[in-house]
Amino acid sequence: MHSSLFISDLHLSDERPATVNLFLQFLVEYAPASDRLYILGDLFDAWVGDDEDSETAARVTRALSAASGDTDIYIMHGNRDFLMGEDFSINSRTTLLADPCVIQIGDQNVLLTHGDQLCTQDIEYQKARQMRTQPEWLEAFRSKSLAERKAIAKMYREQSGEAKSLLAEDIMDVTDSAVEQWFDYYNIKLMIHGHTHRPDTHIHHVHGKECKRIVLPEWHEDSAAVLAINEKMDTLQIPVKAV
Ligand SMILES: [Mn+2]
Repeated sequence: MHSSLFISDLHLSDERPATVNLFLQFLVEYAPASDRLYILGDLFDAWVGDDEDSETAARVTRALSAASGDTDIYIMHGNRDFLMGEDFSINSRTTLLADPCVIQIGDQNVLLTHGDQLCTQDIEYQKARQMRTQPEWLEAFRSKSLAERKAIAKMYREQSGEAKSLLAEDIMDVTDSAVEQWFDYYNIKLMIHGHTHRPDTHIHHVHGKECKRIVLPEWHEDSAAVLAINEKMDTLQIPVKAV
């Protein structure tokens, strides 16, 4: 049995009902066999506040809450759904994680991150990210109506070109030096992230230490994959197929 599951970049929305259904199927069929499920960002394609009124928001929140009876579910913000807050966390019976955060599996520390902070060559994006983490910006944004917030989010995505498409070539990759800095600073040998839609396993050599970076795949309407890790640190990619 695998004790921890990791997924990211589902980009769930009313426009992708098949992917939403695949996730709900995953929560029923795959998640209960594991102790912990980690969702490392961009669960939703957009989330402008906990008053989100989409059908997808309601269905997914309910399904998470139901699944959390069997599995502890941890959710990290992505660059699309960074406004998930305490109400969402309570309603979905999930725990929000800071980005980055270090967890322990067996006797090893593992760093989890969405991954966008490591794309340091995307200067414009990092500036925008910096802005939206300021309390003043958040307060001003939250004070707007739901319709206004949705319109601003849509406009921002169109203007910035930020993940206009979900294709890897339209998303900047991480910078190796930033990755290596984090391996060093957090003193870890395993890092798991998503965001770039470039699923792979990379080996980095940091001051003579061999470090592994696992990049999670994005979800599609008929297929996805979940990374499973047990207490012995065996890793396994399990395909998730639509029935
Ligand atoms: Mn992302």
